[in-house]
Amino acid sequence: MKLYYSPNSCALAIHIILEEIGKPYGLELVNLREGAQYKPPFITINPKAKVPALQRDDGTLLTELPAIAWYLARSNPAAGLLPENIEGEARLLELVDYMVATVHMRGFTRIFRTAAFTPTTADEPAVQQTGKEIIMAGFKIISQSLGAKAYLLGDYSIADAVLFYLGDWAVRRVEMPVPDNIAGHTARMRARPAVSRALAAEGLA
Ligand SMILES: N[C@@H](CCC(=O)N[C@@H](CS)C(=O)NCC(=O)O)C(=O)O
Repeated sequence: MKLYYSPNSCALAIHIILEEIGKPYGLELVNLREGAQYKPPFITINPKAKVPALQRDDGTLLTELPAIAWYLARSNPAAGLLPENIEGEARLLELVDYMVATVHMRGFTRIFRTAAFTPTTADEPAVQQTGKEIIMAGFKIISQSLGAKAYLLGDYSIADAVLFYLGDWAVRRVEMPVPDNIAGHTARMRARPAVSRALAAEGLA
């Protein structure tokens, strides 16, 4: 298996999950800052021009973070990265979809890719402000889900790897405060050896 990733991107969640599973895998850098996602060879490998993308051992490519995370967890049950009952799994997918589709794509993307949301430069501060509001509202909802638990579903799961990159982006890239229990979650995640290894491999330790 090979993960196409870029440092500082949401591919970090998949990188962490691969480290948690502990089986051998390869890493292929797609430098988003240099626009490598829009050029060959990557654009021919993944016409969506996005990371993460996972090339599996049969040569097929799997894209979309929630699908990749679920696939890895489901195909490696010994790693214990999914709840064992249907209700738990449904709640996990509910959270992962909200974190990626709303907080990341509608919130953080307004800040990182502001020009994609308006043709008018003068509107960009307002677009960023809307992004921050979506992020703040999102963290409030996620914080309520987390409550006093160590991890989002109680036991550690793929949802925690997703929350980790959002919390990390908020603090390190956007300099936004996060609720105390999410800051605690980020610290717990950093203490996990798999997370340290993924961060170190991406030069983010
Ligand atoms: N919905 C996609 C989002 C992936 C995504 O937005 N990836 C970003 C990095 S965090 C990316 O590759 N952006 C490249 C670009 O927009 O040019 C998923 O779930 O995988």
